Formats: sequence, structure tokens, C-alpha cells
Amino acid sequence: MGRNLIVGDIHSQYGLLQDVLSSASFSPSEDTLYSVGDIADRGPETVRLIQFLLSLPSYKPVLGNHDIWLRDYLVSGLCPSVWIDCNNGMRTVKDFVRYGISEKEKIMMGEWLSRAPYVRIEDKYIIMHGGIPSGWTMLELEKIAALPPSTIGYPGIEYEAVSPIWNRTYLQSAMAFENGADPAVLQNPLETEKKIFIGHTPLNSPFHSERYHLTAIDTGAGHGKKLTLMDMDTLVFWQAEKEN
Ligand SMILES: [Mn+2]
Repeated sequence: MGRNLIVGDIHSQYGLLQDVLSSASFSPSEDTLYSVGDIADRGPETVRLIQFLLSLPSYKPVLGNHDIWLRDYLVSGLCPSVWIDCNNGMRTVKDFVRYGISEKEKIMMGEWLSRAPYVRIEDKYIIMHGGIPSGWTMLELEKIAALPPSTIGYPGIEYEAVSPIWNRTYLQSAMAFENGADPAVLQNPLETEKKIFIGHTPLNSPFHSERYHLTAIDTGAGHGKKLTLMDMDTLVFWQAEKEN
């Protein structure tokens, strides 16, 4: 039986993704590849990365904040300043120009991106990009997980749907607890038997908290550090980083 593997924020590091997949002897026909989102921006190879992920028979992403900016650019040509000026979006735009990707292909890729849910809930796993807002239970998460494919703007509802994409309080509470903080002053763990996987916050190494059912796997591939790939059942992981 194939494995369930999950990759941290790839940020257009197509080469690092190939390196970790080969270290793990990834089999596209047997293994499932999950992603915590933020496949785009910062790195060099957005187009090749998307073409590769599109080719996988079993790829299960969630949306990251960078994926939403890219979706809006591909589908509608939007280039908000927060993306272009503050989050390296121009490098991504130039990559689509370099490869001569047509408007039709861009829309196809944008619609493919938009089919990634904000929150993914399965029998054994809960996956989202950032974390769980304080006070949320499984009910709120299930509501977001059941939304139809996202569309640009998503007036009203995307505002709430994006909170698990940007959240950092859940990880901060789990880290504080593991460092000895008094649980009474921290956000409560989600009540669940499932394993929660997140990215979004670059760490020096993967973080795990039993109490919070949480594993965080963004190890800064977008910031010149490592890309982590993890087996979701055993928590064994592989890493790749750029040679200096
Ligand atoms: Mn992010």
C-alpha cells in the first residue's frame, strides 16, 4: 500500500521538491502527496512546479496565502501590491512570461489551484496552511472544509475561510506549551483524534506536539533554508536544501 506523504511550503523550489521526493523513493503511482500550501513565489520555478504537480495522479493540497494571490493573477490578471511588492510576486509573473504560458493555460492552472480547499479533513488527518483560530472547534473547521471551490474575491465568505490560512496562534500556543508555559494562559488544543498538519511559519526543524495533535513542517524553503517531506503516519521525514 502506498504512503501518505506531506510536503512543507515549496515556494517554487521545484529542484528541492525533486530532491526530497527522490530521497523518500516517492512513487507517483502508489504514494499520495499532500501539501500544506504556498507552492508559489520566492523561488525560481513556479511553472515547472505546477506542471509537475498537475501530472501527479494523487496530489492533495490545501490553499496557502501565496496560492490565493497566484490564483487571482492566473484567473483574473490581478497583481495586488501586497503580492508584487512585498511577497515576490513579480518573480512568479516573470516565470509565466518566460515560459510563454497562454491566457488559456493560465486560467486552467488558476482553476486547478482554486480546487484546493482551505481546510482538508480526512479520516486520520486535518490539514490547513496556518492553524486553527482561537475558539474554533471541529464544527467551524468542517464548515470551511465543505465550501465549494474558491473563486476570486469570494465576498464575505473568503474573509472567514482564510483565517486558518493566516493563523499562527495555534502553533504559538503549542510551542509555548512544549516550552513549559502554563496551559491556562494558552489557546486550547482542538478536540480531535486526528493528526493536524500545518505549514506557513518557517521553523528551523519540524515541530510536533502531542497535546495539540500538531505537526508543523514549513522549514523555510522559501527563505533559503530546507524543504521537508514527511510520512504522515510515522512522522519520519526527509529534507533537501540548496548547496552553497
Ligand atoms: Mn504562508
